Amino acid sequence: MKITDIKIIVSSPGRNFVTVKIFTDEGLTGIGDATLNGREKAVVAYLQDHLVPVLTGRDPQRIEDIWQYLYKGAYWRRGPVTMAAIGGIDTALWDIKAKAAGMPLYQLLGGASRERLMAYVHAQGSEIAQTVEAVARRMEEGFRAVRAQVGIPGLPAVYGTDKSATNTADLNGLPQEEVWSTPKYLRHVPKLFEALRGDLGWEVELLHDVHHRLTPIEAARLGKDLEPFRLFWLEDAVAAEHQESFRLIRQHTVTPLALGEVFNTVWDARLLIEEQLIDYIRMTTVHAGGVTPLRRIMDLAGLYNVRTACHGAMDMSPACLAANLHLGLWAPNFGIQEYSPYMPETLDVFPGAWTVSDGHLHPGEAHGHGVEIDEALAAKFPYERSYLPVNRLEDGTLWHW
Ligand code: KDG
Ligand code: MG
Repeated sequence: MKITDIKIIVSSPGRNFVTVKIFTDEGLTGIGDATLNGREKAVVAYLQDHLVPVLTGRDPQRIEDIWQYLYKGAYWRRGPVTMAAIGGIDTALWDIKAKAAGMPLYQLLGGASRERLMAYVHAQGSEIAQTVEAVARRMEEGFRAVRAQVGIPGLPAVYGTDKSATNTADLNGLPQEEVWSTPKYLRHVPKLFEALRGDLGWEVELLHDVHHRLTPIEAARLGKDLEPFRLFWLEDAVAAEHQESFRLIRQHTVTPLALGEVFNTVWDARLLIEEQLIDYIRMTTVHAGGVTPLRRIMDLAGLYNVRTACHGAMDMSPACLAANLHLGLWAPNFGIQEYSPYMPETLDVFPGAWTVSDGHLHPGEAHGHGVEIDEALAAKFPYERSYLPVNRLEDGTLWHW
């Protein structure tokens, strides 16, 4: 088999997605997600100018060799742009290989380790009562795990709660600015979980995303304060360039820790995994550089009792979710899968075999990873400039968003 063509498709059915579509001389095609929110065009240039030219004519079945060629062969390794581009190619190649083998991807990876994948969804409110209500609604929908976020008194809307106070229409797609106060946040969040346990009981698994905003000692304090409410996890407690930070947090709290949605390679997570400083690794197919490296990372994590929890926000396409689901169905150390329901237009552009029911996900039995792209429809949703917000402390200091 030979790669005859590679198309890079950028479309915005609800939000921007970058999709790699690989064509072969045997008529098989495969797609992979290469979306990097706010930096889509950098990935497109990397793919178009540097990867597509070296891949045309190669045998798409030699996935390992191609991955090594793209990773080692560039001399310049790692980084979100590079790894998202490689991730898009690698996912499309696994899609083709599984179609050629006549099986769903999870079978090619080694077969199912379980019947279905527990999902968690997000629930938010600007006030505690609203979040409690939102979590209750999610439970009624059948979800057994819910990530709860709440607005902070004295601050405009913060991450994961509500639309920002900024008039985004005036920004022409450029980043909006949010305001942050760690002391206000640390005082308020334990009250949310006290109310959730008081009103909704102990059956539901509760999660919370700090979104990288604390220092290690502040994260340790929050982990301790949340211990009575038995969280499933505390996510992204600190910005993790400094993996050693987690030694300090770990010394102080037994609240389980999840991390890794911004990681690109195993080298971002090696110490965290080998020292068992986290409980869940959140790396996801696209940003980890594809199925090939993420499978290895999952295996390494398994050796150290760290479980998988792929990042699954709606700013990665359904092709990424599908690849995560196949990996999750196979991985002996699967933990949980983030599920962020897509907008209807996204699902129209990316029809797929995966299903969600009773709070669980399944990748389906279609050959490959099971997601396709409707190119004609995708063309009707051109790219729209859009950035993630930035964050400032109340005195104007730029902070982590
Ligand atoms: O692009 C960044 C988002 O995907 C991220 O902010 C969402 O933290 C997130 C999550 O856990 O889904
Ligand atoms: Mg997160």
